[in-house]
Amino acid sequence: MEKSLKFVLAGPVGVGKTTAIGVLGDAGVISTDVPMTQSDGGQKTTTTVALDFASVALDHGPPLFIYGLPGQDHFSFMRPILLHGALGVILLLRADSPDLIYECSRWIEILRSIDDQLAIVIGITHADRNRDFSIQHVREALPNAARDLPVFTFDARDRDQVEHLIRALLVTIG
Ligand SMILES: Nc1nc2c(ncn2[C@@H]2O[C@H](COP(=O)(O)OP(=O)(O)OP(=O)(O)O)[C@@H](O)[C@H]2O)c(=O)[nH]1
Ligand SMILES: [Mg+2]
Repeated sequence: MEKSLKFVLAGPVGVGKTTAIGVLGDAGVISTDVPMTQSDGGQKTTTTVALDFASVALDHGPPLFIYGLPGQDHFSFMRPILLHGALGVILLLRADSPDLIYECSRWIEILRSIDDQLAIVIGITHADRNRDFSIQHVREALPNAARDLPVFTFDARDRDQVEHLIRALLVTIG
């Protein structure tokens, strides 16, 4: 049986997983967002409790199935379910988070503990919110487990930039 082209967006709360899947899915998106019990202090008012999903065709190719994980640890039981059979992951992190490097290590560990064969590309959002942000500094500070992974900045609200990340992941898989 042909393996489906399944990819997953992972990462902490508020990095832009649901946003990225929302801009990709013109053919319809499944979202399970509910109002947040506690605001994150920004514009975000909802959080994912189960999954996001969109099917997207890039360059008239076969449909790619893109799933988004909930960021909250409370819903960690969804991680192995959604990662099952996935070819690769985009790990989203926020440029304006003081915990960027810590979250990177934590999420690489989570992902590798579920599937150590996953292709991973790191996509950093919210670079516009951190004037001091330097992708070079981030690359240098990455934990050993992430040293060889491709790192990009992108805006999850911009479809072209989200597609670029997916293409980068496809290249990584080969
Ligand atoms: N300024 C800025 N805002 C962004 C960028 N990328 C995404 N956002 C915003 O950041 C927020 C991200 O929210 P979500 O997409 O719900 O985040 P999530 O990763 O799905 O979070 P959980 O489902 O709670 O884990 C939204 O308000 C987006 O509009 C960016 O690059 N810059
Ligand atoms: Mg979400």
